[in-house]
Amino acid sequence: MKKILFFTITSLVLILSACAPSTAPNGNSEMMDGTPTPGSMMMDNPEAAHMMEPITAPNVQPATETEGGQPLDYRLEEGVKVFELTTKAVQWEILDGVTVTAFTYNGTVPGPMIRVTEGDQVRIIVKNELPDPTTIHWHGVEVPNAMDGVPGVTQDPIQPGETFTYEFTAKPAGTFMYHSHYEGDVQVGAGLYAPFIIDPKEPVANPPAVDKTLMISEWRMTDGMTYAAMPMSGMEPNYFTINGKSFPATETITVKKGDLVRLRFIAIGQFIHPMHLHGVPFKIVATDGHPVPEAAQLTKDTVSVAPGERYDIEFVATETGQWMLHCHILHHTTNDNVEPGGLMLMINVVD
Ligand SMILES: [Cu+2]
Repeated sequence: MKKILFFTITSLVLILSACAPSTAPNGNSEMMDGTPTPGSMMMDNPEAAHMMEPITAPNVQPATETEGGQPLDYRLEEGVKVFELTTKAVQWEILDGVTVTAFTYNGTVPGPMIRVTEGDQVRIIVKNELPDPTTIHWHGVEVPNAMDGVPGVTQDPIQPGETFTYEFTAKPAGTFMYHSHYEGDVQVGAGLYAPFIIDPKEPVANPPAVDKTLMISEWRMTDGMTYAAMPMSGMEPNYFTINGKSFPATETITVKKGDLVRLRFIAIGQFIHPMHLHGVPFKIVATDGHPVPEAAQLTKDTVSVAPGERYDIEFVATETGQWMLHCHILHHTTNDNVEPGGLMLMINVVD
């Protein structure tokens, strides 16, 4: 009886609090329930308004490269693989005639791929040529705390014009990424992300014939201005990119009939993307970089990739033809509301 009474009172309190207006005595409508909606948060917290500002920088030049996520060269210094990154703003073409203002690593979206072997000692020298501070987080890589890239926690932000050096042992093997951790909601959406692949020390017996990394993100472009897309009213994306390109500018992946194909999905925007493959099912061979034991590998034709997640999928291309790979939130296969576009690419299986 006591229990029932307790639940009844608890439910009553919950119902009453849900119905009551959540305005605090000071007029701050969000203080009481602690779950502010982004729109009202802006009014109460002018600091949050950075989310609404367009991506800009003085003197932004068109990108000199056209492909993002390409392998980055390194130099060996006493056994350490030394990579150099420069953060800078460029005009980046995501589609014929559609150019965004992007914050980039080395002038491309995504930034260059860092690909090393498990156990390698790596040093990454980062020069910040953005108008804003930044840091880099090595997402999923098991780095020492001081290298984790969280501003105000593990390091001071890298100020414009400053250089910071990250150094750690690359581990474990798998599909990872690096991205900004400074005003991440803006800087990551603006293009500060790139793949970080750690190959296993012992090479796999039958490596896939084709191995592609696909980084998925979103943009908002209105009146010629670029905004970091947000899951909030008025900031929704109207362009969607795989490796910095919207269909039909996305890469066509050509494979031979019978080839084993590995695709590494990385979602780095702020939206979930159920990626669907036509033609043949695939196996999920790794999640967030970590291998899935064979007996536990799911066979699927669609996998939802949430922000921050990685899924490595593998399939054998058994049928020739042009097979589509696309996001199954079908609005995400449009360019500014025009179909087809966005998160779509062709896998061309040839004899
Ligand atoms: Cu999607």
